[in-house]
Amino acid sequence: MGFVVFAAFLFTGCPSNQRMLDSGDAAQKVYVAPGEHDEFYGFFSGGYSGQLSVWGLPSSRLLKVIPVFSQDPETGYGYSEETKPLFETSYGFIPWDDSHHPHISQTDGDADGRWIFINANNTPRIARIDLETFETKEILELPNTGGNHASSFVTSNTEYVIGATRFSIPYEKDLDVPIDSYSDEFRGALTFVDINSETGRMNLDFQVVVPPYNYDLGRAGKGASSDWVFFTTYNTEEAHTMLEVNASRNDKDFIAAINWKKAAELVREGHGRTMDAEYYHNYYEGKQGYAVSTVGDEVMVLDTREIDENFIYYLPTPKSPHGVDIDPTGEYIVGGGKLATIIPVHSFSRMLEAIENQDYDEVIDGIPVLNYDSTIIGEVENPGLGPLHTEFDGRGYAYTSVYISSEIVKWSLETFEVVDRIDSYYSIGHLMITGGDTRNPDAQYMVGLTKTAKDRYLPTGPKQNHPAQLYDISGDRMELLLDFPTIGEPHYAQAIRADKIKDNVAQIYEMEENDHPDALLRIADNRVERRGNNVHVYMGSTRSHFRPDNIEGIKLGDTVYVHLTNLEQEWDVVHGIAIKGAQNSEILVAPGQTKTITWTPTRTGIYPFYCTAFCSALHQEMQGYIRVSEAGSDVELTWKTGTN
Ligand code: K7E
Ligand code: CUA
Repeated sequence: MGFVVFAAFLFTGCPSNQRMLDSGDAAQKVYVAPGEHDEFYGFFSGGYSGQLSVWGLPSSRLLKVIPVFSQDPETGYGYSEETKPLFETSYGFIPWDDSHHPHISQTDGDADGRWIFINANNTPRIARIDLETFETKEILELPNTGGNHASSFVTSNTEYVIGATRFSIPYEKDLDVPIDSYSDEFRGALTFVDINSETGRMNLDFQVVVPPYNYDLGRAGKGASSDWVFFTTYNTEEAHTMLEVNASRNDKDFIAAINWKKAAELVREGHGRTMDAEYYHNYYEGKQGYAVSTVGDEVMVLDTREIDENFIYYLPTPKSPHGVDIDPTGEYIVGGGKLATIIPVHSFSRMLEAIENQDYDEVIDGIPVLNYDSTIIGEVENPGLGPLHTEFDGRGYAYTSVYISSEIVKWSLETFEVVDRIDSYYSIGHLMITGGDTRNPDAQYMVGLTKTAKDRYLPTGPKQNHPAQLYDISGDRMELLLDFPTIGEPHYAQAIRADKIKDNVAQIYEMEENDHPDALLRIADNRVERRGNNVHVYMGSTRSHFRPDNIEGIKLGDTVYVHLTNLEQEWDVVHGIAIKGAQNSEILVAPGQTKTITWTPTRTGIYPFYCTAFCSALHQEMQGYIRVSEAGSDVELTWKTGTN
């Protein structure tokens, strides 16, 4: 029946009770005068682009795209020698992924603007982006995980970032078994990555082995529930084929509630065991330099079947829930049963009581299933068709995105009644409230992240960019302000008050702090060194020349490493380099930064190179030549600039 309704909306578009402010008022509300700054930074996941985009809100101006899980030829990310190690995994070099859920680091349950984490859904990973430089600094692979979707949410003081397996898989590494041994051989894994509070460095602390369901989304508790994390499950049917039908049979699946403090204690007290695993952990050791790839070979696991003490409970939740969201007080645990006719709301304090009273329906693999009526505190009626995700305004209201009926419903956390609804354009996935998923939302604006643009803008072919809608939620009723196209497919997004970040943003890389082993610290030290068949060019750039700019003595069979240091110390003065015929991207080098690109010439000749960024009035003069000779030639290795 869901399909019939869905099809009807697909073909008819959506109901057209478009409510927006008088367009003059709406324009006023999103207007940020030239030279003025937005109030909020918005960080939108890129979905299948693998990246993270940064927007100013409310103007909805695109500020930047931060490359994370996908190569980016614009900057050289994933092509430069410094960044290539970030993509190493136990499956080799993976230059792409699917990023869904950015989450800003927190202190006391509020976003602190130090780092932002984001998951890779396909080859399971978590990345950390430093919000001083807006660069990806670290990527950690998760073992025993098939699809790290329920990630990368942080606990209230960024003690942990969580991950989980969306597709259960055999737990031992590379286990080759029949797919229909699913119920016996496959397991789920919930992952707890602890964060160094000084450096942000991630460490795979432990995993919890759980029954082979699909662990879809997660959230950390807040306030009273801040020692807990929550994951939705679907496919409690344990289907491994035609999930569309086979995983939609049960009326209820579960929200898994895990006391992470207790779990961590159990690990410290020796209740876990280590098992073999292979996973990569890639990060920068210093401020600059080459990212290093390290390989972990074991992981600590807590298996609920082997441990008597309870630290995880299942909350029955209708029906194939997608999102699980925790209100700012930490009391309400809201499921997004995408096939459910209501929005179920569990109470954290009732959950604790039910645990206290051992109010269990059954126990699955050592995990008590709490009684639904004991934990539920409200069911929101008439939420629309296909509720997915909920955010909160901190003023007593929740906002749930509803996919099939393509709308946002606002409901009361007191009466559990819908108080307002507004259309989305079209088929909304996540929504995001400014300052959301914290204890103190700055609930001025809401962004709906939708799946199809259809007729909303000038058409751009059969595949169009995914839209977002900006709403004003400061009043009683939601008002549509703006409708704009995004990058990739944003799933979740977060927004933080700009003043929590902007004063800490670096304007340059300080040359004195340049710890890159191949940096050119003084322009006079520019040189070319041959080491066997590898030729290293130590090059510097300042307006408006490269040193050196004439290089001879490269031979076929050589690999050339160009280490370019941008010696500028002025904000936003960027140089880039591109070499004719190089099997690679350009590199863009920020002031004070060193980056390295490799090139293996395949033909003799003269190769021009040039600066790719329009850096000065004489930018077009910023160029040079490299001469490539036969392998056996006796052309000497020389380099120069001007008369030197
Ligand atoms: Cu609903 Cu990946 Cu969070 Cu898409 S997910 S919408
Ligand atoms: Cu340097 Cu253009």
